Amino acid sequence: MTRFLMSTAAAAALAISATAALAEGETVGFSQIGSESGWRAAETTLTKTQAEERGLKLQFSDAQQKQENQIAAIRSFIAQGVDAILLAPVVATGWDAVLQEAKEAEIPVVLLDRQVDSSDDLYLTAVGSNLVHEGEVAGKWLVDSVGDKECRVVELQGTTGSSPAIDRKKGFENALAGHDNLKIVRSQTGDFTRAQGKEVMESFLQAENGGKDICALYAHNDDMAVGAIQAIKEAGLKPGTDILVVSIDGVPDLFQAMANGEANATVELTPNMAGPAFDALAAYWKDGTQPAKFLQTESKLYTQADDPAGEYERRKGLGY
Ligand code: GZL
Repeated sequence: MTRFLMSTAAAAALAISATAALAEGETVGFSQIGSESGWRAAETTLTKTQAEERGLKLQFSDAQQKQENQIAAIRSFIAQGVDAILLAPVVATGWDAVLQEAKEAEIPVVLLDRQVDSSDDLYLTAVGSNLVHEGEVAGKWLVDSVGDKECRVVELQGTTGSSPAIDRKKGFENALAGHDNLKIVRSQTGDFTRAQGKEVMESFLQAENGGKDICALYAHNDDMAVGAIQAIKEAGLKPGTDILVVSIDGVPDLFQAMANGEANATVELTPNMAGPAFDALAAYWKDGTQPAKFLQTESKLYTQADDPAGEYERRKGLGY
């Protein structure tokens, strides 16, 4: 799989430059996972805005985090004869048949923000971050922060079977390898939502001496971390000091928590996956250009030292 690393700024610049190249009036079907997190909401907003700016007709479908709804939406897009399909796949498996149907209908599919186990000849390209690397960045921050101190870690996993849950777990474990003073003692899915992040964290706190035996929380996304922060406070502990909090996405509310000293670090994930996707489609529609199979977006670590209040202000209007 060839990779092409694209910074957020470059993606935006490319997006503008390619706008003119896009044939007006193309119709794109977008099978979105749902609205489970602030990051997901921002991705949806940016996709709709970019489609409008480029003169595209967007058929939007919210699957409420159910794969069967996504498969039905894709089949409906094929029946409508759309010119392309965007798919943010809720889980990594079970896509071969419907992607084959899109291929036979000669409708290009672009994956957004998550990966599938299917062969890469079943989609035009995938736009997303290096999910393993995100987990490694989060894990390295924790390793560097605790030094030789014994640290019992609890982990809130993303949606079971999703590529971010699988790969962010893998990356975090890679970073902790060789540092035996850090141990993941509890790990459970919070399904990327605030409510479930809070609920599962409550059970972790209860099981770990009221939270006194927990040194750090690693959450696969900021929304679960924000829910967990609430649970930590309700348990009478200080998130960010009694329990370190590191997560991934870079949503405004996590920067707000960091500014309040209640979270420690986040790894930013750009919600602008549609820009590179529409650019690749523009080139493909124009002359059949085949993009790299993976268009990688940046992953940047932010900590309390990086003006979290300013980062909150810069992001709060971006559709989250
Ligand atoms: C990761 C993306 C994840 C976000 C969550 O690429 O799929 O899905 O990290 C969202 O906020 O639910």
